[in-house]
Amino acid sequence: MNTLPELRVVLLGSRSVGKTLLRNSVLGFKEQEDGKRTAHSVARHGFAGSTAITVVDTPGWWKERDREIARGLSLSPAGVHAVLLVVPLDLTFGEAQRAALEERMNLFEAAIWKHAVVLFTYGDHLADESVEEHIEREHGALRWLIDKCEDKYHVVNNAKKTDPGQVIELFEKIEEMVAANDGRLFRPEMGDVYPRIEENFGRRQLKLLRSFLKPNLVINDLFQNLISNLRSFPKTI
Ligand SMILES: Nc1nc2c(ncn2[C@@H]2O[C@H](COP(=O)(O)OP(=O)(O)OP(=O)(O)O)[C@@H](O)[C@H]2O)c(=O)[nH]1
Ligand SMILES: [Mg+2]
Repeated sequence: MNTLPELRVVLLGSRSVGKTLLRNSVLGFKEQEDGKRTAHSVARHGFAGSTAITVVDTPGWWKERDREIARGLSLSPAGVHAVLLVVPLDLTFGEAQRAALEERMNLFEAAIWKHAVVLFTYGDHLADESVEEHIEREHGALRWLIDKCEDKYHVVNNAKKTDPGQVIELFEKIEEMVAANDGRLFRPEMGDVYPRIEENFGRRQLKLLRSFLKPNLVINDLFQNLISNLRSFPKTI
């Protein structure tokens, strides 16, 4: 463990899944109250043995946060060795979660998947079950994610703050991945990422507008039908 001179990681995931608690465990200090939402991406630095660690913490992904999340990656200008996709074990990772994750990953080049690790939080919710049993039993969406990450996953329990073992094991897994990637870092082409975010934003606005107009169109149709029926109604009655 700690054979690398430096390790750069980014934490990505939905809201309240344990990204900031994990950042605190990795770096060994906290600067934000537990449970307080992360509004802006931040890069924080520390050491694990002789390895210099950079952790980029991002806000939970939520429709209009994508620019801020993408900005997080630029806080580590050299790029990141690992993209930790934080998934809580207390909730089902279903089709909606899969689609939200895929949409965000698609903002970046496909090479991002080579650096992706599923980081399960809420390890305390597993009870007597192993994570493999959990993956087996869960929705196919989770299997899809594990496959995309080429079986790279790790479980932590953020509620157990005094267990350095879980962070040490995480570093070991990341180091294996770094070796398999020949030490390469993932550095997104921001000039391509921002236009994709704008495109998605435009698409969402259009969808919203359509869903707003649809019921009005139906009412309009009913109204028009009613008028033509009244017109054709025999005037003698
Ligand atoms: N039991 C348990 N609770 C957890 C765990 N991880 C996170 N939590 C709970 O989830 C809350 C939110 O954790 P955060 O680390 O702030 O979540 P986040 O992903 O940074 O949230 P945002 O910044 O809003 O995106 C914590 O205050 C804990 O109550 C875990 O592994 N086990
Ligand atoms: Mg946070």
